Formats: sequence, structure tokens, C-alpha cells
Amino acid sequence: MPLITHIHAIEILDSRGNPSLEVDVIADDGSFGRAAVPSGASTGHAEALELRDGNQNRYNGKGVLQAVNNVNGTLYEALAGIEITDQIRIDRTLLEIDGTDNKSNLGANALLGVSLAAAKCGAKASDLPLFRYLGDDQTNILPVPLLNVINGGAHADNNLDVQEFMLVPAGFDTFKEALRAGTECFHALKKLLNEKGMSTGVGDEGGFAPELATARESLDLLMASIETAGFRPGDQVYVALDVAAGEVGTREGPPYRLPGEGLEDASSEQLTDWYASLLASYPLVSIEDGLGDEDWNGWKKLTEALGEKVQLVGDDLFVTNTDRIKRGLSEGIANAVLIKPNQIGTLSETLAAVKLASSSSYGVMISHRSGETCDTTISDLAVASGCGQIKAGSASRGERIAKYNRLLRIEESLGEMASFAGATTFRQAVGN
Ligand code: 2PG
Ligand code: MG
Repeated sequence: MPLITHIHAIEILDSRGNPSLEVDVIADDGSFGRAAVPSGASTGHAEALELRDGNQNRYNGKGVLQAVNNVNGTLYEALAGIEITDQIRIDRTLLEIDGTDNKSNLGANALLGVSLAAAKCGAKASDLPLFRYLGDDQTNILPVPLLNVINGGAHADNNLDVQEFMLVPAGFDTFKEALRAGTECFHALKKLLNEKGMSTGVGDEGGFAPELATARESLDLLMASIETAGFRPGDQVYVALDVAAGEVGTREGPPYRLPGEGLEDASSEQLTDWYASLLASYPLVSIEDGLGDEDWNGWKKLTEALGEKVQLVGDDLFVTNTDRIKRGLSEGIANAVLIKPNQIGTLSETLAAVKLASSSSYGVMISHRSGETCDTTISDLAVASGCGQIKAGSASRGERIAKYNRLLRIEESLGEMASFAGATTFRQAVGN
């Protein structure tokens, strides 16, 4: 098998104009892999460390030259000569050299760039598309896309307390049709906002960021956009939320402050009741980070109250970390895990998190970050894992569309063999 001969990183820009890393890996048969690293805004406190230079004279301290140097020096020296398809050894070496739990020595951004670029190079050396290389020759499930079409919270400058309002076009036979439906609803939403004289400027993830006051106002608009586009809400197109409650609570969780919703000093129970009332009014299939990262007791009660009715996704709660997912599993907390490779730092650890969650019947959703590049690795990862769900932003902004377009290509390449995950993915809400 081919051996690693070159690893080279440069500092590039992400979709917010902040520096990030792009890493190239080359093997001695000429195979080449390139990956770029994303970056979050509403980050979980237990995420692996994103190494930034802190030099205020460059990019407001956000440069990543140290991480670039770590790749081009220490990591290159450690990995040169290793078999390119031995991903486990590559990732183990990365972890050993960093030597910390949260990758604070060399930076999770440095490690992830190398790990993903190596996987892409390994796929090339094996003459396989990445989704097959990471999956197997039976891999064929296209995920339901969750399109974040109204942005609030830390992702927009409006007053909405909830971070993401998503369209979930699950009731279709193919990914292509689902994406078309989601996109047509997005266009209908733009028209409706225009008619109301509201802004149609987009936020970080390509969704609109109008001056809406409440979640209900936003969800009503989503319902109207689904119908205007000619689809049936709650049958063809559903909705989902990412509350990112860690951003509106304290480190421990409550009190949660959602002033726009009339929830000024809310307890975990009050938020749970609020979700129950939204569930009664809208075809909600998924609620992400309904409570804060360390509010484990609140999460337990939330799961007992609503876990049979709706998917409850832990993002900042689990941070793609198997130790935290294990705690969730043993305490009956949440019923799904959001997977973001840069929360943990290597591909092998990401795949371990997916495996742990899915083998325990937890739902798995692969996710982008609010700061992205045109890298499409997560699309392949979503198909390879067969997890059935991906959130990659709205139907606008090139870095979001790149992920959906990659899925269109994968579906096309699979031909008759392709299978769309569909509405039963959201089994708590939709049933089998
Ligand atoms: C989230 C993500 C992606 P960020 O909270 O789920 O939508 O946002 O990358 O800012 O953490
Ligand atoms: Mg989230």
C-alpha cells in the first residue's frame, strides 16, 4: 500500500472570513487528498480546542499559523512513511503526539485537517469514492437534509432567541426530490418575507435572518412557506429546531433567558413545557440542544417527558465525544447525537462516536459548522455512516450548497442502488 510522502497545510479563509486550515496529503503512488477545517460560533464548552494564534495584529487574533506550523513540522515528521490507508494508525499517531484529551497541544484544527486529508488520499489510493472508502460496497442510504432557513441566536443579528429553524423534507422517495422541495420552500419563504416587507438578507448558514419576534412567528412562516410551495406540512415537509440552549443559559443550565419568548428566567421544566406546546402545534420532528451542555438533570426530565414524541439531539451536550455519549446512554439522556468532526478532532474518533450512538439505537445527524468552507467531507460521511440525517445549512451560500450538491452526485452515481432515508428516520415523531 502507498505510503505518506507529503503533508502540507496553509492558512485559508472560512465562510465568515476567519482563518482556517487547508491540508494536503500526498502518497508515494501520487494519490492526493485535500481537506479544510470548519469552525463553530455556538460551541460546546467540552469541544476539543481550536488553536488560534491570539496575535491581535493578524485577523483579530484568529490566525491559525501555529496550527499550520504544527502540521508542516511535527505532524508531517510523525506521519511520513505510514501507509495511507491505515487511518487508525494515522489517527492514533495524531493523538499520541498531541498527548492531551482536548487536543490543546497541537490544536484539534491541525489534527482534523490532517486526519480528513489522509482519509481522502486513502480513498484515492484505493480508487474509491470517499463514501465507499469510509463505508462498504453496500453503502447506499442518502440522508434527509435539514435546511436551516431561519437563523437566530448566535448566528444572526436579529432578536430571535432560537438559533435554527429548519425545514425537513423527509416525505419523498429520493434525496433529489427532497432537496428540491426544501429549496422550493426556501424560495417561497423569501417571497413571503418580501411581501411582509421583512429583510431577506441571510445569516451565517444561508438562512434568512428577519426581525421576527418569536419562535411561533417563525414556525408559522415555515408552515406558510411549505404550503405556498405546494407541499403538505407534516407529511412531506416537517420542521426542526436547534435551540442552542447553552447560549441562553448559564454554564449549569438554568436560568434560561429567552426574552423574545416571554421566558426571562426559565427553569429546565418551563423550557420542556414550552417545547411540549410547540410540539402540539407544529409538525416538529427534532429539537436540538433544548437544554444546556451541563444541565444533565434537566435533560433527563426533558427526555422522559418528550423522548417518545420527538427526536432530542445532543450537540453541545455530547460534542461528538464518546465519554459524554456513554454518560447520556447510561442515564437515558436525549435520543440522538449530532456529529461534528471538529468537535473531537480526528476521523477515527468521529466514526467511533457514530458507531456508539447508532449501535445504541440513538439517532445520528451529521452536521456542518456555522463557519464552513466548500469541503464536502461531511456529505460522504453521512452516506458512509448510513445515519439518515444531515444538516448543512440553507439552500443558499456556496459553502452550504457544496455539501448538498455532493449528495446529489453521490445519489446519481449510485443509480438504482440509492435509497433515501425518508420520514421514518424521525421515528419518535413520525412512526414506522
Ligand atoms: C450548531 C452549529 C451548526 P455552530 O449549533 O449546531 O449549525 O452551529 O457551528 O456555530 O456550533
Ligand atoms: Mg447545535
